[in-house]
Amino acid sequence: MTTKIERSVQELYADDPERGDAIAFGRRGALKGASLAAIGAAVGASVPFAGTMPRGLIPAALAQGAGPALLRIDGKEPLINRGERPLNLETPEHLLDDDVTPADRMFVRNNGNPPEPVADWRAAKLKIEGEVNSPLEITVGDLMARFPNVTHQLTIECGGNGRSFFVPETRGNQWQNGAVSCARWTGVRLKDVLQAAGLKPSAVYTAHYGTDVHLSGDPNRPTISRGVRLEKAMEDHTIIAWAMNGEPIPLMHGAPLRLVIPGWAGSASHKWLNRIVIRDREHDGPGMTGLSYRMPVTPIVPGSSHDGRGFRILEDMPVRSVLTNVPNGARLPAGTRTLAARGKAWAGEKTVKAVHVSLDYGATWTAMQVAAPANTYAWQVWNGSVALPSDGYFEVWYRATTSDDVMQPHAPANWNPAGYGANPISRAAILVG
Ligand SMILES: Nc1nc2c(c(=O)[nH]1)N[C@H]1C(S)=C(S)[C@@H](COP(=O)(O)O)O[C@H]1N2
Ligand SMILES: [Mo]
Repeated sequence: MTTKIERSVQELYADDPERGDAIAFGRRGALKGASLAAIGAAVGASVPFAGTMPRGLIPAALAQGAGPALLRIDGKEPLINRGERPLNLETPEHLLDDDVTPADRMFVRNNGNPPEPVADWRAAKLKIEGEVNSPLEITVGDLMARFPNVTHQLTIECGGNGRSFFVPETRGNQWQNGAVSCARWTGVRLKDVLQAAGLKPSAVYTAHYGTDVHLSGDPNRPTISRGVRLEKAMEDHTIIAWAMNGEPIPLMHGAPLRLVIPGWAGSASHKWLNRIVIRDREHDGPGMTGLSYRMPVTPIVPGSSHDGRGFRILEDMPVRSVLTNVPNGARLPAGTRTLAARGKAWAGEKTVKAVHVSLDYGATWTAMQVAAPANTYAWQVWNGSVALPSDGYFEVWYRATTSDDVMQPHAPANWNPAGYGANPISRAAILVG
């Protein structure tokens, strides 16, 4: 049913965004008279809150262009196709409605090709080496038996989530808000394993390696190898996991063993993990240098070119919210006067204290109820309702605020060449009537 609603609206607004802007605002950028009539025609309805619509705004109904291409792979619902070599799939925002993300709705971010499945996952081995007193080589079965097992619901968010909102466009998968998941992960604390290996005083950083295959086919070339400061590695919620939602991890999500390092860019949560090297300095593997996962320390001119020198490593992720009960482009029956809204919000290492919804382009905001997270590093569920004054075209704007008062901005801040951390206020178009 949802798919059908989306398609009918996408058919209405097949125009590209620039053209939509031109139709709606013309050259003068003023939304009145003929322009207002034009925007009404473009979105197919009257615009009750036109008075507060910012000049130059591209209506959400037009901004997303034609409907996204979906791809269905084994074990998944159809997800948004962000590339097949390597495979990258985004979860449509309204499929993030489950409190605990099921495997079939979990986004996929691969840098290379997944390895072949292993026959006996309990016999798979993990090595811990580098700046440790006694290097370990341990099977999954022994990990399970030797260290306390923990289960937590943990948010994994790609560092590039929201990249499509940057202007000018940056290179990489053009994620909207759906490169995020929050499943229940079972494993052991990385900290316990590192302590068993005995950390040398020189230990300051981790380096992660796995068995996925580089797109070149070269077996000696890591697809990606990121690491974290030792403080993050030693957190209670940083785990080496073998189960997700009570089942062995699906192959696409890192079976038999993966790291889950919540709060930080998802690239640190290494899949198909078989080796951790403890280092006496920052890691320099693929994904640690140049422009990869690195952010300007002071703002740079959007679109300017840089080589990443003087940038800092991307660590924790910014605040963001998703609306999960009303897909962008939904059509509600004529006469609907209350919009029930529900979704999730999260903020890297912080918590979210408020989510607000606006139907009048930000002139007034209604506070939603925000539940506490299931545990540290789980996303938070929000819900509430807002009054619809009439039929017509509306945009649901939703915005989360952290416990230390940082809000999602109106436009993504800190433009950077590889497009990390874009978290502007989100919006979804709805038609009432
Ligand atoms: N071995 C390996 N681990 C990896 C990756 C990868 O390409 N190879 N991608 C990383 C990135 S960039 C992200 S965002 C998450 C995505 O996890 P998921 O595919 O299970 O959703 O895995 C991370 N771990
Ligand atoms: Mo990622």
